[in-house]
Amino acid sequence: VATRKEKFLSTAGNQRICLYSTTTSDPDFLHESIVPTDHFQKSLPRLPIPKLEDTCERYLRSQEVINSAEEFSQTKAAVQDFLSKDGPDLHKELVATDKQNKHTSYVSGPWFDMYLADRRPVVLNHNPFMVFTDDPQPGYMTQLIRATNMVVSSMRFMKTLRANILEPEVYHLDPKTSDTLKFRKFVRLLPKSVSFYGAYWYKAFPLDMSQYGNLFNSTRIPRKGRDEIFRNAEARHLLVLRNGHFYTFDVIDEHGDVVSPEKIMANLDHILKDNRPPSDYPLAVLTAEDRNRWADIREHLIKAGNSSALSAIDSAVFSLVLDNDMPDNPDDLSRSFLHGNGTNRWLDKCFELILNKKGQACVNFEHSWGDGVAVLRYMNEVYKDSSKNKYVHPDTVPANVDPNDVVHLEFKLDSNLKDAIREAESSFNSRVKSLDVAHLQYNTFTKKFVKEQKFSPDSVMQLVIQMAYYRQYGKFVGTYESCSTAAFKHGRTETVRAATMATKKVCEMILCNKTDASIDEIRAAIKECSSVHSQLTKEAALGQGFDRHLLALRNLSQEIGRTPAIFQDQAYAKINHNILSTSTLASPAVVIGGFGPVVKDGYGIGYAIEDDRIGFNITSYPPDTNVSGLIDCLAHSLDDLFEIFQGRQPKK
Ligand code: BUJ
Repeated sequence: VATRKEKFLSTAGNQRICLYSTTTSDPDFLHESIVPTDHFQKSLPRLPIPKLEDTCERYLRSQEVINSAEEFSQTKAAVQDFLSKDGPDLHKELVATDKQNKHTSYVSGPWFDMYLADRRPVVLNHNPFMVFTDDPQPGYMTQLIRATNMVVSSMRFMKTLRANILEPEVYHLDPKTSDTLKFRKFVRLLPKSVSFYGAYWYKAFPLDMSQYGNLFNSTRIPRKGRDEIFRNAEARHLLVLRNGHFYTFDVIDEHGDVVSPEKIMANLDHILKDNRPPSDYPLAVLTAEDRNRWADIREHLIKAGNSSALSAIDSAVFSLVLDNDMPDNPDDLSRSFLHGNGTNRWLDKCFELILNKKGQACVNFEHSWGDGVAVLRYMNEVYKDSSKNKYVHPDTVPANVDPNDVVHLEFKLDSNLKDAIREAESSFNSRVKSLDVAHLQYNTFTKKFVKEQKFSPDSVMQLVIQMAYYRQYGKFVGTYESCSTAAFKHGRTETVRAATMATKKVCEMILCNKTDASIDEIRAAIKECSSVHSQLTKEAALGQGFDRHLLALRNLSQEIGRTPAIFQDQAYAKINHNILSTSTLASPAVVIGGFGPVVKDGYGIGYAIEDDRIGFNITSYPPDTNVSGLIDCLAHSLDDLFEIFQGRQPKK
């Protein structure tokens, strides 16, 4: 009997030739990039350590807007003290250590520590979610069909990545010139040690792909004090959660091929039809615990004889969650995908692909191993593949299930473990009950309109956030906008400090009765916001922010038991108390996403500005915050800007 691969080869011919790939000779691959996945990795530039003086200057500029004149003069003195005493030595040491660690970046270690040493639960505090756009063909939106197609696409992605033929991730500044076959043919001839420079010559910036190694087969393991990341790339099974039960089955066969879609479908169908009642002791909720507590319980689980079941979870390619939820509005959808009811998520897993009863799908990911760029690439490819190349259809007959194929993981739970699960459930329930979620979809103007006005769309969104918060609270606060530094070897993220003296000026012009600025003056001030913000974003993306540098210097100072005044100053704590924690993304594969607030009195703000809509998806903890109030203020501020852009004074 011909294997699936042989059948493919005899019938497929050249059907999968695409512009940038050679003929795909294997049905298990998404494509066969002519430039190897790791082609640029070796020659990626190293993340620069900014000059100490630049960091101090940028730090002061961001502090000015959130502090009173008196506080600010204290901060200036602390910075001056740092520059003349501890700063230069600490900086010198940081540079020297960095020179000895050319394989990585100076932020990589501190950033892993930031995540892995945090003892707070990962749910609400770290794991974000991003929801796939619905499949364009409604007939394919059933839980079973979509889950099967997405699992097949995921495995094709994994195999393409591991075969080193996944197109390398490149940021094209001038796509017309560099997103071309000519570019690819040119760069692939360059030796790996210099390939980056060839791309750079075309104004194309290859991105770091080191995180992709942990995208599959990995998990975060709770340990006392600091967790660790575990990976076993040999494992071939998928973990499936349903009703708090755990199942596994192989999705890669013994030859290394993707298991047939009909068989994957049959196994999922078997799990969906399993009529045992929801688990009485849903162990998964332990992953939502405080990390030290979870570390203790995990030790206990192992002693009680559960080590092989835990290994099956830890090593699985990823976790597929089949939920019973049927959310009928975006806020319920967000709640379901951000935290669910706690019993059906293994939040430590590299990522969870969650599908609800309506066939809506999302990725909820553990954040320590990687950032949005890698996860978004996975989502883009899976969305593209699963909505274009269907592997199972509404009329597909699932293959016969071999009863031994699907393993239901059994756990031995003593009374201590049962108590621990009950406690974890109740603390999870009270934490998620304290969270509020609200969204805004705004259509009066969109990205095109902002571009026509010659403003930067992201800068306008950040200005709107500042205006809304100022309208609500009459002050300016620590604001964090996430910016990728994946253009550098082992880069992670840098912070754009989006509250600036320029945004303050516009907020006061529009929202204080004190000023009576003309439309032209307001427009000029908004223009200034746009250019200041665009400059900050550019600097952050080039590793020229101040946050990561100061973090590294502070860590070093702690190691030697000193705390320079700059880190004792109230303003340092204030700017790191990110009341407005923001992040954005743009992709046709993603319709909504979100994350929790990072402080008790703050907001977690996911936002997007697209060709057909502006959207905000926000979380916060009442009563210290008021999310629906912020949503109203955002809508009001967008209306104000619309008036101004049309040359009219905003309505008071
Ligand atoms: O900055 C970092 O190092 C990582 C950040 C951390 N934080 C979330 C706290 C800022 N992580 C990310 O930025 C990843 C977040 C991924 C989710 C992004 C959600 C964007 C949602 C856009 C859609 C909103 C549209 C709503 C329409 C009603």
